[in-house]
Amino acid sequence: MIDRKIVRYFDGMQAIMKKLEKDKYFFVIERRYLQELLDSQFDILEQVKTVNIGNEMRITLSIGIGDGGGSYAQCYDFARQAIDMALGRGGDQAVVKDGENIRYFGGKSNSKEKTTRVKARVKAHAFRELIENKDRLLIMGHKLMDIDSLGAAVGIWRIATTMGKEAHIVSSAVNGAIRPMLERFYNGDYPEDMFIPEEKALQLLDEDSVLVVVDTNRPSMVEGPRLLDVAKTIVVLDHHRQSQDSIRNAQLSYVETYASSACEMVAEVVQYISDDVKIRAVEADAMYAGIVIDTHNFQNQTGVRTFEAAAFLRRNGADVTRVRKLFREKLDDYRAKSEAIHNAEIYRENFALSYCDATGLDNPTVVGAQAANDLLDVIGVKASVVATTFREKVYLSARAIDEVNVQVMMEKLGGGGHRTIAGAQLSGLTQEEAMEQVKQVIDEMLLKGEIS
Ligand SMILES: [Mn+2]
Repeated sequence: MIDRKIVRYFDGMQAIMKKLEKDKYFFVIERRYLQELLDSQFDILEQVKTVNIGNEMRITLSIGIGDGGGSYAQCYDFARQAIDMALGRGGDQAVVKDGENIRYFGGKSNSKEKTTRVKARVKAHAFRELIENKDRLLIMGHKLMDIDSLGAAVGIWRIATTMGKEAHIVSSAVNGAIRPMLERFYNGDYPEDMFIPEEKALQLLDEDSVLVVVDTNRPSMVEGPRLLDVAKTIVVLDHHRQSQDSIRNAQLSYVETYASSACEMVAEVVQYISDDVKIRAVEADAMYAGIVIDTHNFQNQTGVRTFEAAAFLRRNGADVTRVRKLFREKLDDYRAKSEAIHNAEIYRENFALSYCDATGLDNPTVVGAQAANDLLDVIGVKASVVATTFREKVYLSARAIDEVNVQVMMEKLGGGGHRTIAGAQLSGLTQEEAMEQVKQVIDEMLLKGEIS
């Protein structure tokens, strides 16, 4: 029906029309008809949406037109750039490129959230098509799997299992932070081989397997790097910015830096992929927890879609209190954190600096980072730095609320990170000496006007 609609529409313009693939068309029209299209505001975009033959997905059209080129070839090139733009902006729109001049039409579902949702839907369906003909999914997150990796992997596992596929999550070294959540999958309700080590995964990986990488897109960061070399079909689903060494040979790559977490993305994919996917409460907990951790309790990088994903998970049984209980701290950790906050010094009015005593703590650097986070709740504090001495090194955790860029600050000390979350490791000096260096960097940055 859509085919007929499109053909009839362009027939009216005596167009040359070729179907390139089952859902792609190429057309050439005389210039005078372009004005007609512009005047109609490309009403064909709306016309195809009215087609309803019980299709679960709403059909949308994207059009790219090249005009004003010096040759047919150049117009064709403009048209290709235009269609790329239309699709990149979320589809359901027409883009006309006339030399440097670019005009956009349609895209009535205009808000950014909604248009990018097209991408989620398209990616979800591509994912389904990709795994439909395969037997097995191997899912892995990044090294030292955190809650976001775990939740996202569990969501993908549920999708695969619902579709009747054998699925395993690759997990080798398990760190303490996720153990309570992980143990909930060892209660007999889940197959014993839901989680397998890399070695086992390597044995299972064959032509009919899909390797799904979640919560990272860097080959050097994945839980099982050797799997990447062997896998024929790779899917990447991540919310981190792509870097130089991102995974190149993925059949399907869904990297959305607007997303708060991998779990937010998987929560959307679950909803779009099929109505049959029903996630259980314990899985919803894991995914909700991933969002909570990555957004630091909905305080960072939280958009409309983050809340909608959380609402979806809540409806599917995620329990806020249960998740809170899983995140409760050991008294020793809590004391050390409180002590660090208690001893904080306010430097140059806006910088909270402190030390975290590692004595008797399992993960003192994590506690130091939490103290730095909490110090941002103090009025007037723009950035915080907590130093922790652990295994002969001084670990600096730097956090900023918004104005100060702690990434730049930590880079000056050989570290790195993001604008609001950064760190550095210094060797061969005491934590007091390290803090002196931090102060020097702050002074220097203030002097140069890099921070105010
Ligand atoms: Mn994450």
